[in-house]
Amino acid sequence: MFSRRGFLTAAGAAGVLAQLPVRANALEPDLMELHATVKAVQLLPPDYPKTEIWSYAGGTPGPEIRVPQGGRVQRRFVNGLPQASTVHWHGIRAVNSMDGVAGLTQAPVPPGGSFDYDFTVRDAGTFWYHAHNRSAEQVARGLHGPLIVDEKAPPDIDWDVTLVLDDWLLEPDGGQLYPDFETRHDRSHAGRLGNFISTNGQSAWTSTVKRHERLRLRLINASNARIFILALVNFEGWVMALDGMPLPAPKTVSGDLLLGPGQRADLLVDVTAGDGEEAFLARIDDNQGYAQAAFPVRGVSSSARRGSPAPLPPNPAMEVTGLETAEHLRLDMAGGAMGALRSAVLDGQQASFRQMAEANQFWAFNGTVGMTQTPLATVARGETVRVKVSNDTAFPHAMHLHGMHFRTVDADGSMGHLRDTLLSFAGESHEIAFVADNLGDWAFHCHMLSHAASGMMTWIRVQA
Ligand SMILES: [Cu+2]
Repeated sequence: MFSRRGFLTAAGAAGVLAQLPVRANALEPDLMELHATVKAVQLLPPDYPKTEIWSYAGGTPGPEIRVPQGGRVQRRFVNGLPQASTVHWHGIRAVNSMDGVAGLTQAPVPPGGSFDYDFTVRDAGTFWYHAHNRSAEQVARGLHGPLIVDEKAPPDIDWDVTLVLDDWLLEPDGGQLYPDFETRHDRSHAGRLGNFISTNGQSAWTSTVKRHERLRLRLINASNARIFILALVNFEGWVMALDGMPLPAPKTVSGDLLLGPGQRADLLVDVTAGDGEEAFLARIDDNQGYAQAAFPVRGVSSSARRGSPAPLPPNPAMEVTGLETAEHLRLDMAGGAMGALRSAVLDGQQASFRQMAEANQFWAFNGTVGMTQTPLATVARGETVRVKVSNDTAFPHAMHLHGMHFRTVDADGSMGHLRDTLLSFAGESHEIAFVADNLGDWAFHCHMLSHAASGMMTWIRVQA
């Protein structure tokens, strides 16, 4: 789909390549590798067979990449897979050429090839990386991992734990991944929902804690389409950050916490259960609670809990100003099963919904299916942009903007939290606003990855 932009035409490629700085491969032979391979892992409990997945560095999730704020991420992606691939650094305000979107910011790295990613990170927080070529298949096969950027002065805690939440669609016999990643049903409905749910690649992730310990839980939803509904049991705590960006004041966790595909939440939680009891990060499914992660309590760390935490320091240059003079855009989401979409532009031609379905395409933004040669909008660097996002479909969507964080603008004009991924339920309408301060071509797509593959993908150009 991405090749529609024709960015790999010979002349264009030569023009782009001529301007790129020469990569210092020869000077940095020891650049750390991020090697993607096909690998059989023990995803299911030990008495079940291993599952063949696609992996970074042999496991799932991939290795945690951890750098201090202001530090540099350097990885040589080495593609040992049977498909071309790229690595996208979700939520990172990097330079456009490092954003890893196949066909938009770089050519896909062929099997046997490599690509050097090298960028500095301005923001502290919880981010993640994942494949961004044929994502609906490659992320479902396991190509993702956490990217953690440490604050200069981290909060006072006992344990910093990253929990990557994922689901897998496995065949009931043999425990292998269901091999059709493009089913019409998944594409036209809620996306590829798994039948096996994991935390850090395990079916029953568990770790012991002590009463009154304070944990930082970094939650990452790496699934293709599942909206995790989470709750704390025998913990009390605060939401400290969403999508990597600190809240101005910690927000007490009460009730359910929703995490759409691609979204993250940083919690500080205190173990309030007694010695011998158990605390949980629970998942709610059909009004039933399940242990997403279990924390048996063994011992007492101190006689009392710590006091309420101070907020995490804000990341730099995150003010969204200029709303009054902002450019107004709209993003009308339409299509899918049980939707009202009758026709849309597909490959430059008006197509009926039936014709779209025959092409295995089901969704449109502003009446157009998928990536086009021209962006949704071209905006000048520094301009403030407001986008009215309307979900005229029967399904939830998780709209992810690359390269920049946005705030929701509420009906009364007040601003919501900074996010990079907006969860939008059927019939909902949100307005988001961001300052287009990052040059380049930025993907803007649904993170229900089967939806992105079947129409819900566009891009915004920020130019000087
Ligand atoms: Cu969607």
